[in-house]
Amino acid sequence: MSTIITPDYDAVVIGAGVTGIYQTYLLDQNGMRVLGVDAAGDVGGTWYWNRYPGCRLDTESYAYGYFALKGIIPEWRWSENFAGQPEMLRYVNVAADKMDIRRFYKFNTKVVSAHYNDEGNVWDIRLDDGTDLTCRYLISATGPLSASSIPDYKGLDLFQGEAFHSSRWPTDAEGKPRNIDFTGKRVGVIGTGATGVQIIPIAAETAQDLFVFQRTPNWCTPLGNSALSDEEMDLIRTRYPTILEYVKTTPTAFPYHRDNRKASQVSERERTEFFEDLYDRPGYGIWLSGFRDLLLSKESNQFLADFVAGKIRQRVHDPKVAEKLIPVDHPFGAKRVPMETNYYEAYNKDNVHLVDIKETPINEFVENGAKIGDQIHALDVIIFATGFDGVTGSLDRIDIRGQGGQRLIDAWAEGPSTFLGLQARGFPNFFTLVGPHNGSAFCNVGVCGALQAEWVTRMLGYMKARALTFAQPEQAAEDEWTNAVYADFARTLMADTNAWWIKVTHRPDGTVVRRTLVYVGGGPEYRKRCEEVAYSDYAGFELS
Ligand code: NA7
Repeated sequence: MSTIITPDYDAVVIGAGVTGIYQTYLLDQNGMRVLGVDAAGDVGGTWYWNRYPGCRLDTESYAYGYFALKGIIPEWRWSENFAGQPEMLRYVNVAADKMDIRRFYKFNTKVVSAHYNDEGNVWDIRLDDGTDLTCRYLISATGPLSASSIPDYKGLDLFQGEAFHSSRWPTDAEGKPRNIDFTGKRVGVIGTGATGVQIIPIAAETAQDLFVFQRTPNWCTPLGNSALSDEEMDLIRTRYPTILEYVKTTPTAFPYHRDNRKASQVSERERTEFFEDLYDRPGYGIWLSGFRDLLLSKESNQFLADFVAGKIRQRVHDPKVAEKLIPVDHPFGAKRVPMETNYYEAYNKDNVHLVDIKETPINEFVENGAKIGDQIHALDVIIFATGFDGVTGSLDRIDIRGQGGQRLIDAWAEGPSTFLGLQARGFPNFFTLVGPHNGSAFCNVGVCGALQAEWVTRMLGYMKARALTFAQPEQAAEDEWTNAVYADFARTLMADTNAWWIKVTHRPDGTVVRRTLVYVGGGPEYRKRCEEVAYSDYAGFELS
């Protein structure tokens, strides 16, 4: 670099979700000139976009949120153990008000391109409203599940009813989600991941006919939601500091620790009693506080899978339907376990029809529905609960180019390569919050994203104090981190199961490469490593 340019902004933060607005707030508090950009009309990120009926948190509400903003939201009271989307969006809005964050943001605006300018050591940013600007630091907080994907079905444009992705619920003229009354309608839901599993029981209540188009069943377990009383909420508020300290010690920042035993170390009776207890407890306990070898040993996993399969058979009256709802292709917990409320009971209703589209795929859509084999399923509404291009999908949709014009999408063609999941060599001053290979994407984002934003703020403060303006990982540090992330993941039972956190690349020679997009080493280990780096003057980063 030879020409010193004073950029328009010190930092551009992409995203106004829970992590992005906090990052923007922290940078401003540290005297930096920040611009935030978001495609949405307001703050909220995932809670802004996902407005489908049944959408709710699957983390305990009290364990999610801005712990770090001590005193900023003292009056906030959660109404339920697992808050619904409207309450979550209100929460983020209250936080945004308290941080007075909107003044930094351009909403309804997308970053089209971000090119690193080698000469000036700045990022040249182009927005879709035509604005060009420069910044020194580019920080993405685009969320691991924001780039929605609708499969490329033949004939979809011919369909005369309403068809939309679950995260793009139709809105009214004021931009508010429309209440779609399913009464008397034939509704199709494609996809049975966490989203489909939340929508299906609600749609089943009123739809004339609900067709669930299932490609792969998931292991789903009860959410066990309940209202939080004033007394409970009072207690929670006095315990916030302890709750934060506790969740920081757990691998995914959920309030659960794994049981220290292996499944094979206990008798069958003890195992069953333990599973019964976990199944009846609210939340993710069955996945995250089960036996410690659940995701490492096939035998241990099979014990729990058999137990949950038994529950599905008990809850679904038609044995043929029950068998179709039991996964056979992946271990319990190798994909994110959808937390359900009356999901299995929905299949006992006469108006709910399970259609196995692995057995007989959807051929095409026609004017009045979906054609499966020779049969047309007449539909008025199609909800694509087909998920997202996970973790890197939102970055792939921006033309990001680093040193020498190198495109990020090419550099990561077969999977990300990063140091701490925060930076990639060749893309100086670009930080990815809750991004690939960092300890936040496979985590309770409400907590982990905030901790990460604090860490990045500290690093930028360190650089500012020393008049440093350039940061990128050393090659050796990046290689070591990336190899360790891949090796950690390969040891788990998750390695062989496709989920949104796996990138699958088909090479021209016919070989297939499968790489994790997430770090599974656990939050405490991740933050320990980040602290070591910070305390050793950011060893592993090239700073100048
Ligand atoms: P997920 O968990 O990725 O689920 C997507 C679902 O859509 C899953 O059942 C997929 O089946 C199905 N899918 C995807 N593409 C197709 C096509 N082409 N045809 C039929 N079915 C398809 O996304 P969610 O939105 O449910 O949940 C995302 C996260 O949100 C979740 O992990 C929580 O953290 C919150 P497949 O299994 O690929 O056969």
